[in-house]
Amino acid sequence: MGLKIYGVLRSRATRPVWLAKELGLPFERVPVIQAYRLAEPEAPDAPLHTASPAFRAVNPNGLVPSIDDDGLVLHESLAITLYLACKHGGPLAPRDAAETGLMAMWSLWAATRCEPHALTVLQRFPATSKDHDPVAAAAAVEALREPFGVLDAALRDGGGFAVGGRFTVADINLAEVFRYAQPAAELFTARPHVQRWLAACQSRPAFQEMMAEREAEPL
Ligand SMILES: N[C@@H](CCC(=O)N[C@@H](CS)C(=O)NCC(=O)O)C(=O)O
Repeated sequence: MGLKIYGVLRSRATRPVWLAKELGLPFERVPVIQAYRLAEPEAPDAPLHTASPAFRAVNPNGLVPSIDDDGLVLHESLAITLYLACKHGGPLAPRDAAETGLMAMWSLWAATRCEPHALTVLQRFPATSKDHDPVAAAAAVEALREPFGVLDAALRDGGGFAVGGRFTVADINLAEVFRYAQPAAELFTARPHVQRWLAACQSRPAFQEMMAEREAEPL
C-alpha cells in the first residue's frame, strides 16, 4: 500500500512532499483541493476537495495535508514530517531524545508563534494581492520582528541550522512557515542568519523539485 499524501501543493502539503523527496520515499499524492477554492464544490463533477465525504472519511477536520502510511492515518503537516523523519531515520531525523525535544519545540514554535502572522504577511502584504491590507500587514510584520530575532540568534549559535548543526526536519518545518513571510523582505534583510538559512533550505533540490510541481498546478 505504501505512503499516500493527500493535498494539492498550493497548501501545507508542500511540507510532507518536500520531506518525502528529501528522503527519496516513493509516495502517491492525491490532489485534494481546498473546498473554498472551488466555485461549485457541490457540483457532481467537482474534483475531490476538503469537504468531499470521501476525504472527510480520511480527515474529519476537512483539512489538508493528511497521510495514509500503510494504514496509519495522520493529519497536521508538522506532525507528519516529524513522523516520517523519525520512521525513516538518517540525518534529517532526531538522533536522541534531546534532538526529538528540540525538533518538536521548533515545530510547535513555528506553528503557534509565527505561522498566523506569516500567513497574514503572505495574504495581506503584497500590494498586488486581492486581499491587500496595509494595516494588517504592518501589524503582522511588527509581530514577527521578535521571533525573527530569536531564530536568527539560534542559527548564529547553532552552526546555521535549527538543531544539531545540520539540515533536519526541523528546518523544513520552520522554513515552510518562514516562506510565508517572504513578501516582507525587510524582515529578512534585518536578520542575515535567517536570510542565509532560508536561502540554503530553498536551494535544496528536493525543495526546488516540489516548488516546480507546485508552480505547475493551476492557481
Ligand atoms: N495545522 C494544519 C492546518 C491545515 C490547513 O489549514 N490546511 C488548509 C490548506 S493549507 C486547508 O485544508 N483548508 C481547507 C479548507 O479550509 O477548506 C496543518 O498544518 O496541517
